[in-house]
Amino acid sequence: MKKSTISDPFEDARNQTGYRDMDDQDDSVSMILRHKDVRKSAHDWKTFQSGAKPGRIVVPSEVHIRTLRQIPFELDPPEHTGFRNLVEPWFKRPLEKEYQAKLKPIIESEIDQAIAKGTVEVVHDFSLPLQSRALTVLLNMPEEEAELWIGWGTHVFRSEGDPLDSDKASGLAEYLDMKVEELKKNPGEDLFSVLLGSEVDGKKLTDDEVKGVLMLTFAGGRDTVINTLTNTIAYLADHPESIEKLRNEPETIEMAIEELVRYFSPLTHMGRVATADTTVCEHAIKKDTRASLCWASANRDEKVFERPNEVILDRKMNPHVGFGFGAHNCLGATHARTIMKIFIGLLVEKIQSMEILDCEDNIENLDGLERKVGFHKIHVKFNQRK
Ligand code: HEM
Ligand code: EMZ
Repeated sequence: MKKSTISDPFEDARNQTGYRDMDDQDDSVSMILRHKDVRKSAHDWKTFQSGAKPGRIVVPSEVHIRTLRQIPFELDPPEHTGFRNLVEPWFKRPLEKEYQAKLKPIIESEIDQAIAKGTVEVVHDFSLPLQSRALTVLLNMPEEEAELWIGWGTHVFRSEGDPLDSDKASGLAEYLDMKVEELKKNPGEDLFSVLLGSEVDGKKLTDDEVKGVLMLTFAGGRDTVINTLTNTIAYLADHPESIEKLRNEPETIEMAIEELVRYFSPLTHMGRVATADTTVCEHAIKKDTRASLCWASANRDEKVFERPNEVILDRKMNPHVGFGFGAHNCLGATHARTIMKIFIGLLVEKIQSMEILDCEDNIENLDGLERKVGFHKIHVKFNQRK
């Protein structure tokens, strides 16, 4: 098996029953596995709510390590709509030429450094710094600020071997407190300052609401982007013919990004809390219990995707749900796609091939099933194009 292969652990359960129960800290989760049911349930926010106790819709649940509500992620309509409308234009800025002109040198410098070094541990010495420096563009903060964020590692709530790290969570909370105080006194043009001066439905945002939006940008857009970058490098190292294809047919890069996100499904699933007794696939889900929308399983559903376990870079019909579906679809997707487009375009121009020297998989444990999401470490040799 190639190092970049990501298998689908849900196939049997998806075909046989369409769901799978798992325990998470004594608060069980019914995972919804079929593409049709995932989309239907994501759409039905009245029955499958996001605005439960902060942290409860995440699997593993974060109720014991944070109390701050992430916004707009942990709100339902109609509250969700006001906040979403407020922040959406900010998150669409990656479509602007000016934004891309700021992002490109950041990405180019990471690639050039990797080529100059020759061999690089991609997770910590390439993808993490790239993700953090790119985030300064999204948040419109000075690039130096990223040095601190890089120090937080690949996840703000998890560390290697510890799926819930409360010390890290309090560190992030303290950072957000500090930044809000600092930028209230001395506002700039960054997302903190803009939100501190904004209103939703005629009311000024509270400090907690501002922190809730920012926490989500540090948490949600972190390991997802890091794994997407790292897994793409591993995939291209394993498939040198793809490097050539993307170089010779740059018009396929956008399709390739969608296909890689489908195949990697960087966010395995996201929970909801049932507001009433309901059924999915003849499976009873009781009021106030958790269900999850399993994007990773839906993205391998053979009823929707031909040859679902293959990466087909120019796959034409690709209704993947890697960025979610419905009201909460990923706000960071424009930023993530823009990073990937610049990254792939530059990489295939600058390198001839890459070789994986050694690696350690990052495997998510789902109470009896295991799913690879990326790598803890991967040493890659970058061979420059002459
Ligand atoms: C929501 C995946 C990058 C911010 C989501 C959802 C998914 C997802 C599946 C839906 C969650 C749900 O329905 O409960 C991804 C993937 C990414 C990525 C695969 C990278 C490849 C980012 C980035 C940011 C971000 C870079 C921002 C820095 C958000 C926000 C939401 C969200 C704010 C919530 C939107 C709402 O509730 O209205 N993401 N994400 N994401 N993501 Fe991402
Ligand atoms: C939450 C989540 C957001 C959560 C859209 O997903 O990402 C997870 O990695 C975080 O742990 O707190 O931000």
